[in-house]
Amino acid sequence: MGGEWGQSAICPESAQEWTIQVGQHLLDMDLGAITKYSALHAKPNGLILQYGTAGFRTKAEHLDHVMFRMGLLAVLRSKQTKSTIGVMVTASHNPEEDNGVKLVDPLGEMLAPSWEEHATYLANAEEQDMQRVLIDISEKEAVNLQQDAFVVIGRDTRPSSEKLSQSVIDGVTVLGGQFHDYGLLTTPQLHYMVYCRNTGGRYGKATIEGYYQKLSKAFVELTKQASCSGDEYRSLKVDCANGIGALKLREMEHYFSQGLSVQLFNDGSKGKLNHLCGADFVKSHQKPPQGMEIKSNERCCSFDGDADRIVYYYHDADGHFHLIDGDKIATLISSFLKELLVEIGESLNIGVVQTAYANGSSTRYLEEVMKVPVYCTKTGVKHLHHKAQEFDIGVYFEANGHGTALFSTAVEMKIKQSAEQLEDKKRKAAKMLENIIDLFNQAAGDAISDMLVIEAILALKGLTVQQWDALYTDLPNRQLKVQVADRRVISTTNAERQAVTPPGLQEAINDLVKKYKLSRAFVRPSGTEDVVRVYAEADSQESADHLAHEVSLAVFQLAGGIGERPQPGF
Ligand code: 16G
Ligand code: MG
Repeated sequence: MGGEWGQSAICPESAQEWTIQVGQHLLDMDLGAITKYSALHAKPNGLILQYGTAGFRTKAEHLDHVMFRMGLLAVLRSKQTKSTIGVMVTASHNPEEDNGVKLVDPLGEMLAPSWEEHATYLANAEEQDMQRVLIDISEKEAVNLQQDAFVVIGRDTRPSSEKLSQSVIDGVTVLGGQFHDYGLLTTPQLHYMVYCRNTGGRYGKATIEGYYQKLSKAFVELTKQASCSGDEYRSLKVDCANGIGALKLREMEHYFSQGLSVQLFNDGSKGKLNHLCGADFVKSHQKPPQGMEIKSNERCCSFDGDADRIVYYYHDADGHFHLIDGDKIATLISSFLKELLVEIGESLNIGVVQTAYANGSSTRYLEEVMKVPVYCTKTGVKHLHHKAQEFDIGVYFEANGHGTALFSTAVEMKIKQSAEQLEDKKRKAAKMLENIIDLFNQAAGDAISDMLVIEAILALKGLTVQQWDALYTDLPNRQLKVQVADRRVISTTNAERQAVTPPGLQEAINDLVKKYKLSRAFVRPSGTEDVVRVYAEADSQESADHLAHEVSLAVFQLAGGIGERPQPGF
């Protein structure tokens, strides 16, 4: 690969001119190859896409060029960071016809913001500008093109994913990158692989077997201690959204079957991906998925299409549906971690990170009953993840079920030591914490890992799903969408809890909120759909519904609503 790449201070107008300036044969060949291969993955005319909170996402048939180009970009990012970079082909909870792609940074985290901009720039470049854009990015980021590059690739079960991941591989290869194609993986499994590879195996083995073994060993160790729970045979119904989670859970289940028996539904054998099932469906419709029969008080959970989200639920004896969302998961986990720390006698700083969507009751419970500090960030995993890294132990969850817990290296070491040095009860608690640390996927929120953590905690504490649910009662809430001409007219501050523009909107919301008890409302432009989202909560469902409707009207009037005015009633 031409090492002189990126050394030219001025970016010449044409590739030919540039080749003459920096001179050489190899370059000719590489540029020729990029042009040739790029033409095989041509960008549809006029298509503009943006790397959003979850990477690129749209109809699968529009994504071939994006995949090829993200292969190229992953090579540049790998050369710059001198690390393995991940590329995941998935559109998570979107319909089966869609697809998407996101890049995974060296420690398994989301791509750095400046590179999200490069991704958008590269994805939207016209064919003839491709070389120049690549040079531009390399120069801006001081990429040493002689550096080796390594990219790992994973994909979900969508019919379009295999071909699209081949396009990523084409992009990687044409820029001289090495790659490993993991084939079918959940999104968090790919994050795990990247993290393992860049930490010299200290985090775990970068194989699917390594993932299964690490998590299952920790889980079985934990549940062995749970004999006191009285629940001899623990079982759980899992709705896999007809996605990759089914495949991977089926592969994994015999590793942990000593501690838990899982019954899989919507396993992809007949239904359509994410159709009337999965975590997103259950959370947004507040009802159980199709294709799963639920007896009263049975513990159930749903994954989303790429298995990075999880929610729990059950039917009570009267047939009422109860959803246990990310907020209650965070509460269960942080309470348990705090109890273990007290038992061990360690005063580590533990923090819970939420977004504005967290139910007010969860925040109150954590702060006032659990005495755990709670922080609020903007929506999107990367914001929560970064905030959680500031603590010795940071637990983060979005209400929609995206989340995990992070432990600082110092904490991990301390706990390992305690597990060896302390005596009796303290030692037992330290051992438990050591296993819990291993059971979390610290690279990304992971439905499989979170499920096992939750199951272990319930077993250890002898809690039923109803007892867990009863920790606090969610405040009634309502979410609505409003169509506006340009959702960018809404800007927010204070972790999206207050609107800065358009003028007068926040004042209007404040006045409306005052009319109801225990009420709260906010609006924000969606990062994934062309709509403005409205959230309201209050002391009764009726009040929450009214408030949400009134706030929608304020958005419609003050932020350029289009189409029909928001109507009351749901
Ligand atoms: C993306 C985010 C998710 C967030 C959602 C909000 C990641 C991996 N995913 O799916 O965390 O809750 O967007 O969507 O960050 P919205 O902006 O349309 O409300
Ligand atoms: Mg997902």
